[in-house]
Amino acid sequence: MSRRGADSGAEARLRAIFARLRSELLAAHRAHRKVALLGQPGGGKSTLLDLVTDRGCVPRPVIGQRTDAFEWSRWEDGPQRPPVLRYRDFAFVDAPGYDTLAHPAEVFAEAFPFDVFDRILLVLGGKVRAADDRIWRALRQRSLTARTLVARGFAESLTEEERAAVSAELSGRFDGRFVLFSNRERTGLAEIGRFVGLAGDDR
Ligand SMILES: Nc1nc2c(ncn2[C@@H]2O[C@H](COP(=O)(O)OP(=O)(O)OP(=O)(O)O)[C@@H](O)[C@H]2O)c(=O)[nH]1
Ligand SMILES: [Mg+2]
Repeated sequence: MSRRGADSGAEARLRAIFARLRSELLAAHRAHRKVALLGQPGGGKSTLLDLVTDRGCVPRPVIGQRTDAFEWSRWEDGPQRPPVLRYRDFAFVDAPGYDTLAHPAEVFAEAFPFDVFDRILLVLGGKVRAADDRIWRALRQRSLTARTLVARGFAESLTEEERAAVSAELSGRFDGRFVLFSNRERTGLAEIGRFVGLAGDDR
């Protein structure tokens, strides 16, 4: 199969998954508070989710293993559990990082069921990329930025000056809707918890 052919196959699968995810969330999870975590690969989405839910999600998010590697995009083929994680009255979707061969940002921008979610966390692990701007544009076009928070992780690796520069950049690019956080040092997690509707204690 040509590379192009393989790519379109992966895209078609991903679109099918997003369609199935939408109907699943609207049916089985209709009464749940729905929260999506999406963003750059390795940005810390799964770790963040595990921490803000006090490691209580069922199933637990898979950390430190590219979500690509366990083939989220094959979900539509088989009897596997849908990629929805439950915690209290929440239904979390811990999406695979976008901007990869199997998970192109353009397909996310066009077909991810953003509108079904009550809250969206756009998690960045480093510099803002074109793919992040693309997703933000998609959210804007759907008037969903008010329910979105851009969460920039790995904050512990930034100096004070870098922190100020990153904050200024994120503020301008994402209409002030951002937070810096660190899974390692557990900073910014309470604010993120409050945003999604979890109690904002000293998490
Ligand atoms: N230093 C540091 N490491 C982190 C932080 N957050 C996550 N990590 C590490 O980064 C790696 C990736 O974390 P994950 O939570 O799996 O990232 P992800 O965004 O879910 O990755 P994908 O699902 O593959 O897109 C793991 O080894 C984590 O331990 C952080 O704030 N600081
Ligand atoms: Mg992950």
